[in-house]
Amino acid sequence: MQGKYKKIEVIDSHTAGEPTRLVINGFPELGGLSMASRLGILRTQYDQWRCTTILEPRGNDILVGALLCQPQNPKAAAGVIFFNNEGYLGMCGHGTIGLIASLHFLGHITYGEHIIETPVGNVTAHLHEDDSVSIQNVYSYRYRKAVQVDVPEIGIIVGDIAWGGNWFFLVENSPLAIQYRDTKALTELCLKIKQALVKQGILGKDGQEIDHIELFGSHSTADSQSFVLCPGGAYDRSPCGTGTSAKLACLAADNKLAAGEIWHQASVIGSQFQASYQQVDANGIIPTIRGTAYICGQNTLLIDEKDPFRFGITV
Ligand code: PYC
Repeated sequence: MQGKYKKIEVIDSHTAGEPTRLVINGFPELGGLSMASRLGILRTQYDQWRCTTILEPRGNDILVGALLCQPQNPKAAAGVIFFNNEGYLGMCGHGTIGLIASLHFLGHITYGEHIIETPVGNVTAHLHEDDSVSIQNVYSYRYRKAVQVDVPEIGIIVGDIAWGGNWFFLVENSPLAIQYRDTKALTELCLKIKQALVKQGILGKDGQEIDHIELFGSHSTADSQSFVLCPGGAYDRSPCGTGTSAKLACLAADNKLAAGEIWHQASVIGSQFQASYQQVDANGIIPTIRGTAYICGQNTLLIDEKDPFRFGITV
């Protein structure tokens, strides 16, 4: 009876409240090329596997998926491809912390430093003895400062455009207070900003879409509190690793945070990441983001050929 099902084995974790579903078995073989090339193969030939894993009824729109891959470099601990309900992510900070916690849970790694290959470059992760994880993210930089966008029903919003492994539009003074009870209104505001950026042709470097919006406000026990809208329309429950990296790039560019100084970034639910950076050149930094992930599930997804929603609800 069980033989009639295709199976996908996953480890579920959450990092500061934001879930990661790590696929450890069951996806098609993608070959031995770079993670960027393998992402291309997954996207063009096997996207149904992403949909099956992440969309309802097996998943939901706040889940971030992570496909565990054999790395190209034998010295690396793993390769990974991140995805969500909308498509694929270049890099994911909370997801990398979740990946390291999951690899530790599986007994694949011990405490210490590990190289992880991602589609946008290698990141180094350190699993500490207290089970927190520091990730040294990819080169991050501010692309444009104080960009004005005219948002219908709101007016002019000013923000910076920065790269932290994904593209972000960062609004320093959120027009709405960052509080959990207002996540619906904050989501609507961010969606309006995102649509206005597209309509007004405001893009990242090389014409790339700015697919994450980040609003900031003050917080009683952190240096700042953020609300981050992810590409699929869900908000990040964590402070967002790549978003915090983009924030550090802006702080560094404005001389508001020195290299090595600690920055505490709170999320809209109050969870926190600790962050710092090394200056690389006049334009950019390497951020380090520290947080903790908890394992919350070990599951086998079953796919019945007769199930009309075996590839997720896509209507
Ligand atoms: O932590 O970088 C991150 C992230 C991106 C999207 C959701 N989380």
